[in-house]
Amino acid sequence: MPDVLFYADEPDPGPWVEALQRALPEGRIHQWAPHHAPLCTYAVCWKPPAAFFAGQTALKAILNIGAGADAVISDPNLPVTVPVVRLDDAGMAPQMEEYVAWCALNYLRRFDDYARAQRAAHWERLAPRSRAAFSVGVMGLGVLGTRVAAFMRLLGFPVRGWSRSPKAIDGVVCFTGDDALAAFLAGTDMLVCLLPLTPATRGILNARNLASLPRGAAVVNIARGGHLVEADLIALLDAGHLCGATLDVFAPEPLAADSPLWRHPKITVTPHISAMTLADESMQQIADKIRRLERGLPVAGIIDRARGY
Ligand code: NDP
Ligand code: OXD
Repeated sequence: MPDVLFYADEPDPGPWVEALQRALPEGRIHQWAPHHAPLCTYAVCWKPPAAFFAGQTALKAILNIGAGADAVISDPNLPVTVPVVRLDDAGMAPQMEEYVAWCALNYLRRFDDYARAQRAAHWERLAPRSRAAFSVGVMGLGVLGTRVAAFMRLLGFPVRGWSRSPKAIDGVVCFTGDDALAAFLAGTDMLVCLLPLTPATRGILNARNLASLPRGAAVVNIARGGHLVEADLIALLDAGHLCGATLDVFAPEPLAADSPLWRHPKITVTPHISAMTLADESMQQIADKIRRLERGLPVAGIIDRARGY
């Protein structure tokens, strides 16, 4: 019977524990507390506190309650040899499709400009943009990026994508590696960041790369706050090079009340909701992975610690 140590950085982790217990009735779930950390064979966690892994010498795997494992793999107390497993989609991809579709329609139809005009009681009809000429560029063609790229194609946008290794996605122009980044950016009217946060991608939304986008482009960051150099984005928005940005992720979170991002007229802020982790779906996937691991079977989503995702 697997003993599972559980911690989720959530206001009320109770429903998550109950969902995991329902999905893994044969397991014993131990909700971590400073003085309650029995020796366990699996850890299921999201942003655990520093002491979470202390004394856990029997772990067979660490299951991250999220697609991005950057927080757990940068934990200095993470056991060195225990595999870390991420969530694969688990209900997040459809949410990402919706969020990016909302952004694309917003910038294509200039609803952002009209919202600003309304605040100024200003009546002006702006020149329309053509969907066929509004190219969506997705950085990161993994579990979520591939789904977003395909969905944007379905909506009739020209779509391009950029990843580390070569990809072939129906109807999507794919670019590979650092050498192709400038060419990818040069033809992107709305840039969507769906990269993992690694040493290679930290700060990738910087002045040089954002300035490589065509004049009037928009930026959507739904990956991690650490990808964005905020001052560079603001400078390019203020200079008129970029038309707008929609930001869902920040470093740190929650976004500080005095951050200029909240009040910038060309920035839309959402509180890390582009894809919310769903308790039932994610705990079911984690339970299935634990069962496979118990039977010595391979599982999807093991993090390669050397490359950082
Ligand atoms: P995956 O690991 O499945 O995909 C990552 C993609 O990024 C892959 O295509 C990978 O390339 C590419 N990539 C990684 N490093 C580089 C690099 N240096 N240069 C070019 N491409 C690179 O991740 P997911 O799609 O599941 O998730 C992506 C991120 O989205 C997560 O890491 C997380 O940070 C964020 N996220 C945000 C949420 C939110 O609510 N805001 C919710 C869920 C996730 P290759 O295919 O060649 O390996
Ligand atoms: C995730 C997230 O990585 O919620 O799953 O950000």
